[in-house]
Amino acid sequence: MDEEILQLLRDAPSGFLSGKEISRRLKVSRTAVWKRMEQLRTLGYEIEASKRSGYRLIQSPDLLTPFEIKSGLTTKWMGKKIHHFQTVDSTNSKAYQLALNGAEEGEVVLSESQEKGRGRLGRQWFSPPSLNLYLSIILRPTIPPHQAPLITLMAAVATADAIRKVSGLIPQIKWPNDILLRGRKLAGLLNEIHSEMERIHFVILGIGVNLNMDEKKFSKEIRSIATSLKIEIGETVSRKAFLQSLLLELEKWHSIFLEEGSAVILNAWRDRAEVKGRQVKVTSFGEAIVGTAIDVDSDGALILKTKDGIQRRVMAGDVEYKEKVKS
Ligand code: BT5
Repeated sequence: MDEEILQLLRDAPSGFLSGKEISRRLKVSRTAVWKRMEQLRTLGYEIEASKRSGYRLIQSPDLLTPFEIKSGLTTKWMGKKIHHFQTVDSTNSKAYQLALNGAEEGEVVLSESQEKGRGRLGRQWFSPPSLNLYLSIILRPTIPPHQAPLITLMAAVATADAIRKVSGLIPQIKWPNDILLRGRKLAGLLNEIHSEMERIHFVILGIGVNLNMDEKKFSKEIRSIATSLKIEIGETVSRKAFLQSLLLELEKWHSIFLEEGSAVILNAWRDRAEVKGRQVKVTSFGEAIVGTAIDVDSDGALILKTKDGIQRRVMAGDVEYKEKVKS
């Protein structure tokens, strides 16, 4: 009923709707309407009540409920179904289960916090409640499994563009899955794939973005390497607006990838990563490789030239820049 009340208030031409009219439309008593208004206020909705004109919605809180996100979401299919949780172990694990049970492409799992937010290789993603975004999207792309890493690059481009559109700042992508501002990690991506040799069943696209976290809220271990959009722009960011922009960018880049092919994605990624010519140390499966980054190849692997002139192709690993990162 709360959503119906909010919808009625949003649709009211003059902004105001009388308690009598609401109770008539919802077929409940006026006392029940009044009680729901009180409840909505406790959730953070600012609702004006005037004896003469009735109720008016002045402001909605920055909640990530499906109802709030859908109002103003302009995507065609991404995020049309949202599973919202107060807490989960990991949104990726939740989405994986849903996908195994037949959830459709574009369904999104969102959580206010994660108890076991995951990074790559068993690492953790710090996920305190109500400040940031932790989401996982179910994709069912018709591409061969060896191209799955390109989904990470595509999603990195989309995430970087959403950050630029919302904040005006230009983030940098760090191969393979980090988004940086001033050299600090603002967002991380974790893609998990369920496939056979020839066919992808689904990809879970996991994205964590630090939006409204203050420096002191970060755990000690990551305080000096991480940042949030609020730290960078000095003001609170609407999580809802950011999420809507992120879903729109993801839908756009996803269709570019499928319709125009990987070359467009790779070029967009190169523009936002500026990796070419960088001195890097890459740790891959326990081996440290130092060299000059040359490019990413058509499967998303990083190509390096070591100091003895040998070209190496790295499929997975962690990159450390040997020179200072540009701000
Ligand atoms: C990642 O791994 O960067 C992937 C992070 C993906 C998180 C999302 S949240 C929604 C979805 N559900 C999940 O369970 N996960 C995804 P990796 O490249 O391995 O980086 C992990 C490292 O980043 C950690 O070891 C820390 O050093 C650092 N880190 C952890 N939490 C962070 C945070 N909130 N902000 C910035 N850096 C963080």
